[in-house]
Amino acid sequence: MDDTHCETYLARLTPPGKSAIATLSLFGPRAWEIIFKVFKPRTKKPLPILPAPGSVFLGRLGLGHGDEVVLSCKNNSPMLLEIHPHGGTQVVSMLLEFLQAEGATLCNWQDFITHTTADPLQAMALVLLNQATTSEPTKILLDQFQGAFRLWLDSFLGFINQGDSRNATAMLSDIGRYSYLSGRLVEPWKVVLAGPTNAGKSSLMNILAGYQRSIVSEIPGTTRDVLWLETAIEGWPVSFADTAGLRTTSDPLENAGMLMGTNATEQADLVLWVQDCSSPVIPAPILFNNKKILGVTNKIDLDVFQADSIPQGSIGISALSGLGIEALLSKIIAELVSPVPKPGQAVAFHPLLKSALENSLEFVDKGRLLDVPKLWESFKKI
Ligand SMILES: Nc1nc2c(ncn2[C@@H]2O[C@H](COP(=O)(O)OP(=O)(O)O)[C@@H](O)[C@H]2O)c(=O)[nH]1
Ligand SMILES: [Mg+2]
Repeated sequence: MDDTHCETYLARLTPPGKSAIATLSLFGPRAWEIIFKVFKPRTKKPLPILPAPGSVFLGRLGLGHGDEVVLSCKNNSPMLLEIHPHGGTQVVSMLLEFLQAEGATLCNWQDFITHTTADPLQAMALVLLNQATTSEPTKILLDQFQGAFRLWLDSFLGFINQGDSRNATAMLSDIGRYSYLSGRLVEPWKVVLAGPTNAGKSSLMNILAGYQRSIVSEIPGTTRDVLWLETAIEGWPVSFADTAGLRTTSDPLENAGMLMGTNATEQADLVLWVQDCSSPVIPAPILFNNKKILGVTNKIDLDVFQADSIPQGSIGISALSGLGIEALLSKIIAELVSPVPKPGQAVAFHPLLKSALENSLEFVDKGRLLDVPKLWESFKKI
């Protein structure tokens, strides 16, 4: 990124600790010169003067006899090499020290990304890609890594420079439809199971988990602590919270549990308001008024259940038999991920970008620009 320096950087890309193989990377103008001098190829064939991207060499590297490593050239202009030694901590430390003694500058992988990527936005997407745990956020981050947000930003800045605030504002409102995703590409969505005692919240939690995560009992007030379960639905990371059922009680522990449940609900992206189909319908408390709520009518396996008794918009399920669970999961994702981004859609893929865009909206007429390098500096401090 910074073309004023001409250092050669070295980083360990695999996390510290023992592993079968580790990956080190060497980047910069002297990368090949260093390797050319100290790498001992396994065959008699000497290393080329300039390696082709994609070429791979087997040989030894390091002090004394060194370690057997696989060396690969990712790019030769600028030079980016990967070294795969054995993953023991001593081997890796020896190689890092050895290559530093040959003139490479050691840095952590985040700083390494800063040096090897051309655009801070790309670096940001790459850091987040390493943290994404499921397929959908990975696809979105990959699109941004490949330039979706950068393209959007360049045309937005183009409109600003031309003084065309109408088109700039339209672009902001277009991308703003997807800014709900900014905090949910790395962090899971939070879905809270709430409702009266004995409605079947813990049973629902268990069927979602596929094992007994929560204690199920016909005794009201069994669940007290908030229990979290992280899972993936349709490629999205989702955390469910099972909470103490809401009822009036004098039990201080149960009341404390209800308070914890209320606090969990404050962070919720979605509340599942679970009710028993054989009990009178209770509307969700006003407490949840500013939350997205999805009604769930449970125990539809009971003989007393009548299909027309399901409140409008509510989903009928049986946490006992699994009936309706697939439909419930799809509905949860439809509630959370809306509108669905198309492949290649530009997305403000981090809360810092989201707030920068919100500020831009305020300053569009004054031509205030998004300061990407400054954002990257703030991002690295998080
Ligand atoms: N018939 C039937 N019983 C259920 C169902 N879900 C839960 N129960 C029963 O309802 C009682 C309360 O369930 P639980 O999950 O502990 O409710 P919670 O208090 O809302 O967590 C238990 O006896 C469960 O076995 C269901 O779908 N069908
Ligand atoms: Mg419970």
